[in-house]
Amino acid sequence: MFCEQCEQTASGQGCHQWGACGKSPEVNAVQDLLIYLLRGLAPVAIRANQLSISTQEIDRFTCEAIFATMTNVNFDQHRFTDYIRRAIAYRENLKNQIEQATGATENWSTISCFEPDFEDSLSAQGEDIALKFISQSGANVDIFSLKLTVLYGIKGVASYAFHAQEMGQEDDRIYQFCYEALAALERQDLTLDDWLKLALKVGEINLRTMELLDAGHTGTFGHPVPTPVPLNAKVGKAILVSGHDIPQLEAVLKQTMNKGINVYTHGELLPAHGYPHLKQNYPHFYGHYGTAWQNQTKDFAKFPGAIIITTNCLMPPHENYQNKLFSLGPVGYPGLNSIPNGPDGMPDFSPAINKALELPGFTEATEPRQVTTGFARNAVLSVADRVIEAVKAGQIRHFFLVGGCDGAKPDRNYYTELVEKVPSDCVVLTLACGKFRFFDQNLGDIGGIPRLLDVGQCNDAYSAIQIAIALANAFNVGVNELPLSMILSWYEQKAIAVLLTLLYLGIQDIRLGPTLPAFLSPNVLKLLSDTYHIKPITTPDEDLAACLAKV
Ligand code: SF4
Ligand code: SF3
Repeated sequence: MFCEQCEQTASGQGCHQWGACGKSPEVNAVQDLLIYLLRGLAPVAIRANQLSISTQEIDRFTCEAIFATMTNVNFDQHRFTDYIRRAIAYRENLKNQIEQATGATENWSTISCFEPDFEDSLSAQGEDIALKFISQSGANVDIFSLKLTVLYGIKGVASYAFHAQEMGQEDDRIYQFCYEALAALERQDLTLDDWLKLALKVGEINLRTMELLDAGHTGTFGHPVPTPVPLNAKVGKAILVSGHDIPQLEAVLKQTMNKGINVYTHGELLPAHGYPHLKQNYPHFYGHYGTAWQNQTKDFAKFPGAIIITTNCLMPPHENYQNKLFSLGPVGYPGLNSIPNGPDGMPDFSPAINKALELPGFTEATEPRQVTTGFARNAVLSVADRVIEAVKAGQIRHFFLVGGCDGAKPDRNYYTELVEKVPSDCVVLTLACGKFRFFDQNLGDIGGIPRLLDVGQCNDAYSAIQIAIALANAFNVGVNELPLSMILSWYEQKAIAVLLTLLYLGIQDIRLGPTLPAFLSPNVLKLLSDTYHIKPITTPDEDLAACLAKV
């Protein structure tokens, strides 16, 4: 096997024997096979769109199937076999429609006609396909590096597009671009410069995708408002909802109404507490439990109720909690309970609800603790005048955006230490699951403006970008001239898409860690550092000093 799509890739170079995430070589190979089939489906979908043949169902399917190949989403080989069969069925059906529309036989390339032998090992065929992709593209390591950047960036875009369409927000331009980028991976004629442009285009399209996602969240649930969230347990039956999907969380809240179950969030669902619609309509939407994804084996084992994981990040579950864990959507693990759809086509959470009612729940309350979330763009910009005054008066010296993914590596303590050491006249904006390293610290406030502002999930990166742009406009400077430093942590492919968006926007001087992506070749890395001054994190002291020297 070969996979280097995430930050925890083995030895910082690539997983060859077994995924550090727990992914087996067989699952990795069927994921590669699925991606190959989606690359073959893409030119057919592009042609269909040229002929105004609807691909709506295929667009959604493609995003979900790509999402399933992201790190820590799906470990179930059977689910990938099913996605592969569906990709072929969609492709062949579209081809028929195209031929009916044109009255002619189209000349499809090999990749668009490929069909694996289902009687034979799909993982062996996936291994062959992956090796061919490497040997075809590997002659030029820099182009290969950018091809992988595009592919992994598209995984992030497709995941965000999947989330956005769950709330009815879609834009054909996004789907079309995903097809174009997938189809481009087959091309041998593109130059390094072409690939660089394509990578930045991924960033541009991701910005649009995140804008839609923001519109979906704020349009459905209202603009987040600063909201205290209990971190302590309340006596009673309990359900924990993890992942990123707020619409699924709402479906759980609806189905648990008046059932005597308190609903807790886990991981990236913490910011859901900031949405007024959820807080006002569901009194049993109680608090937050646990921290970031890599601690779930401990957190889930201790949680005395049912657990529902909506999307990433799922770790291979331990036996001591697998029977109370339920997944849905693109998420999967062999033998894991999955939430079925009800007659209305919507998820029916009854199995998880029944499990929660069977389990003891919390029998004792724990000591009250809380954090505040909900400092998304509307909330922050509603006090923009005070923020600007505080900057002008020298009360706020600098902003640090410390955001991105968490992970298991001990060198991620850098982010905790950095936030602890940020001087008291500076404000820290944060988002995504990396914040769990410092989210419950009391950093106090500056003239009533909290020094630690939780903008939301990684899915809310659009909100953080809008805050930066609005501040830049208010000071009449570019974002790069603001007293703002971005110190980011990455882990999976959503983070790659967000990073490409920041580069597309021309953001300079990003500090990235805990390690740089293994798929960036030395030349590509040099290109990025020459153009965007992107740099690896060093030590909290050194980086803080360098950032503050920018003022
Ligand atoms: Fe390794 Fe990451 Fe790939 Fe998992 S997703 S196999 S940890 S590189
Ligand atoms: Fe975290 Fe998985 Fe990236 Fe959404 S939950 S930020 S890693």
